[in-house]
Amino acid sequence: MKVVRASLVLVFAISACRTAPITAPVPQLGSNFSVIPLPASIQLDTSRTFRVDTSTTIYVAEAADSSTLAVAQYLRSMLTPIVGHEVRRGVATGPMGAKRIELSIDPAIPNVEGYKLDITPGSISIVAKTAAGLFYGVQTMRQLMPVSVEYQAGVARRLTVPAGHINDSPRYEWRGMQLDVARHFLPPRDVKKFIDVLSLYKINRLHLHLADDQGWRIDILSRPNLAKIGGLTQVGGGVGGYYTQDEYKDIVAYAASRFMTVIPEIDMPAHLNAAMVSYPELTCDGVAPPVYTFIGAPRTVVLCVDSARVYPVIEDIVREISAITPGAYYHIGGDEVPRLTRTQYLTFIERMQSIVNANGKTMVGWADIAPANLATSTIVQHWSTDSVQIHASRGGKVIMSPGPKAYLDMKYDSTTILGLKWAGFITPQIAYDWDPATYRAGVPESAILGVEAPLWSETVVRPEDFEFMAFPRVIVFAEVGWTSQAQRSWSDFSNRLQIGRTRLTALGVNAGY
Ligand code: TNX
Repeated sequence: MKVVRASLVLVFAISACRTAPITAPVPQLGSNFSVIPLPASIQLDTSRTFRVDTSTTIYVAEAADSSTLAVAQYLRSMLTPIVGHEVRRGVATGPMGAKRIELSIDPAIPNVEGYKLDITPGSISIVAKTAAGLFYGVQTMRQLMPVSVEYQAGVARRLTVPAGHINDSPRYEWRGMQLDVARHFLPPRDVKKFIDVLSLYKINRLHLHLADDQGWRIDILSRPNLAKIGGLTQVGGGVGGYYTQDEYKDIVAYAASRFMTVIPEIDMPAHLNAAMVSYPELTCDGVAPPVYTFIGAPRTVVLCVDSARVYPVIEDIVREISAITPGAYYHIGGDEVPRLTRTQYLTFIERMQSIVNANGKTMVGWADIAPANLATSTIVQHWSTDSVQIHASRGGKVIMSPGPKAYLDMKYDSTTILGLKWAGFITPQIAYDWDPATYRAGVPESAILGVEAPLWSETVVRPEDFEFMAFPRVIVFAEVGWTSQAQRSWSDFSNRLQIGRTRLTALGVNAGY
């Protein structure tokens, strides 16, 4: 019997002392298995397997709620057509020898996204506190199956799962990716493909950068020119595009079905040229600035923050977007504002905080906003030479997206044709080898809500370009956000990534490195 063990007693040591030096033994899953992100505790017995066959039935409790049932149906569609039965409610019954997969809720599981996965040759059990945990248990089980599970049309697939016990929960509650759909538009079907693939790696936040100098990407019904005029442009002079509110709602709902929260961002008071082209009253002289389709920022015109006439427009934008966004967050941007005085800038940010809060949302902003008088509930996103530690010192929460580690638009190395390089080249190893809790002085583990990898799109044009820059580095980030620091090691991860690449290929992802 071949037993592969991993990270046995690490869990206790890790939660007691998260920033301890990495002295713990590095977990190994054996050469044939790749789970990313690495679970907190995993033991496999590869000599015994559960094999999905036509007798396999998926069970949920009699009283299971709709989201538990939805996870069971998601699993069933993954195993179709081998599993022909509908999901059943109630206690597993049926003929001896029939295989069962049970999904159940147990409030005693400590973490809202945690789960336990037990696999024997006759049954698989996933137990979690919430449906999100069940969904993540399903993703772990999926990664323990052969890559053929990804080929829906493969009728004769032989789907096996090694026996084992997995007990898992994430390090951080915010594990995000940002898509800049403003510099180059990404159509809804491609956003959904991202959602599908990211959720396989337990990423749970999708931050959509919906407006910038070069384009406006969401219809605002009370201010139609934003999309009708601002949506016509993008970097390089292409045709742009925008999401109707129905398309946006559909993306948000699709993300929710994968336990992913969408965070809309309308960047202000800079990065707003497309809006000022659409509504010239947003500028101080009331004259529309020229359309801007270059990389970088236009140098001349800025939002007229001291004028009362700009606020009804801003309030309409925040109100409409908040109304179609069920998630708790609204991102105001707030970065790179050289042409306002400090007082003008800070006053604007504080005013935005009131508007966002009045619409029932938690404000998120790039860490340039940290010196403003912010509520502790406001979330600040670190990216560069900002003053993020000010917010941490007030008890506020921080998302870590440091440019030299997290920026998916940076070139991998000097041979990468796409991408920028202001924050340096970022190989997957560079993206992996850091600890969010020690990266910035004054930002301890207790202040960190999580991590997010942004994909700015000045140089990425086609959907396959977006994938080329995102994968595999966003999967690296999935592990940075989920797996405890003491369990992480590049050599172990790179082995798992090598195996895991075949799954990306099966999913039709154009990985770039
Ligand atoms: C900085 S990160 C920006 C973006 C650019 C990006 C390019 C941030 C808050 N602002 O506007 O797209 O660099 O890497």
